[in-house]
Amino acid sequence: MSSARTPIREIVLTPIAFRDPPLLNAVGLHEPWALRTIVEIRIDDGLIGLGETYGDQGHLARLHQAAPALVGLDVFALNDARACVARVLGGAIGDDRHGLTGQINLSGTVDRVFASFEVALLDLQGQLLRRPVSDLLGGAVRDRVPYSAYLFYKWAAHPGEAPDRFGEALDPEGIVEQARSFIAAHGFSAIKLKGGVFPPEQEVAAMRALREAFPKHVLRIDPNAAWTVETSLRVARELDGVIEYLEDPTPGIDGMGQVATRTPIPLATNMCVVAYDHIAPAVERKAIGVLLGDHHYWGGLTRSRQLALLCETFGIGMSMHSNSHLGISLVAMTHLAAATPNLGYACDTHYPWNSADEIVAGGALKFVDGALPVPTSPGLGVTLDRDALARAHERYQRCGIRVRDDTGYLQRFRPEYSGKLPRW
Ligand code: GKR
Ligand code: MG
Repeated sequence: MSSARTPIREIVLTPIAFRDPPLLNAVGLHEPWALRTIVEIRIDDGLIGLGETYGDQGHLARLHQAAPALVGLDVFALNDARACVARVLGGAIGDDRHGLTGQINLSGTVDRVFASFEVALLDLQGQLLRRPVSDLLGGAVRDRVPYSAYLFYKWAAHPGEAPDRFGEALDPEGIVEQARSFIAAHGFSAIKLKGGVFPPEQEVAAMRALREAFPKHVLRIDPNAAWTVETSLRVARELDGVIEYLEDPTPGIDGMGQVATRTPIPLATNMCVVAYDHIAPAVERKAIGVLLGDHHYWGGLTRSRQLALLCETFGIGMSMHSNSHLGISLVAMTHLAAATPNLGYACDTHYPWNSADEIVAGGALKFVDGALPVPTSPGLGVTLDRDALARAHERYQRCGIRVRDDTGYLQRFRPEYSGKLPRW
């Protein structure tokens, strides 16, 4: 049997910037612009595969290092592509963490770079086969993927700018108000609060206020390792019966294990288990009940499916992590979630905070009753709005930001701020 190869002819990388509101987290404040890189992989007959990945300069430099080596490879040769990325990176470990996603190691560095291309290759494979990407991942087991309302404490405006359309949220009332507007606009039935910003009592009060205002919604809180083991156990006692899982209350697999074995609430993570080498120690210490997967750093969509199988094997539930992102990432997440039978929770997404600067044709993607319909057209199911992409690239060139630095940005306004974890 013979099969025709479909070689990669060209890879184009376009760094972009889009507006990000002043969202607070355990290590600082979101800067006015979030960065991403748009990946385009072209083949001879004019088809283009799309991917979206981090825009920090270290990652962008690694993408530029790997891209030329991938040219000429068959678009179906994902194993060769990963081996090629590993070879080209040559054992150098990435230094950037793209937000609060834990310590990077070597396989994690390769996975982050490979994932950026893998999504675009799957988009091409789907277009060539005339099948949606979810079919390449084993087939969709759901036709809509539920997402959660991802709430943040936030300032009314970036200093020196006019207030944004989301308003201020610095206390329980502000958080409930934010939840109301997100739920009214998008229909979400799960709510996640990004914590680790105020002392834990204040954040417990916000969770209680959410419970009262939304008695039927499932709730979660994620302080990004801002609490000690003792504080985590105290909060877990106070929120028992209120939250479905507690995300990264404390740093490290050991600390998480000490909390997890003393509370009935499942602990979730996107910080202490972020690469395949972390799974064995986490299982051994019974540190986590839920893993928040993220194809951007778990090596793409196909390896994320393998991760889901590992989680199933060890009785770990699956949810999905997010960072500031646009629509190509959102559809990739949606195909993966659709084809992951053991994904049992509404996925995280920052999308409503960022979607006004969308670069896919047709503008912002729409949630229907809190869920995104799974695209059924070939590949990922989205194309680029070239003018919007050009504008987003111009913003990247002008914005002056090259590395995400939440701590440094907050320190400009509060020089005494340290971003130290755990803090309480
Ligand atoms: O955007 O501030 C943020 C989040 O804190 C993000 O960086 C985290 O990686 O959303 C993420 C999380 O669940 O920890
Ligand atoms: Mg998290």
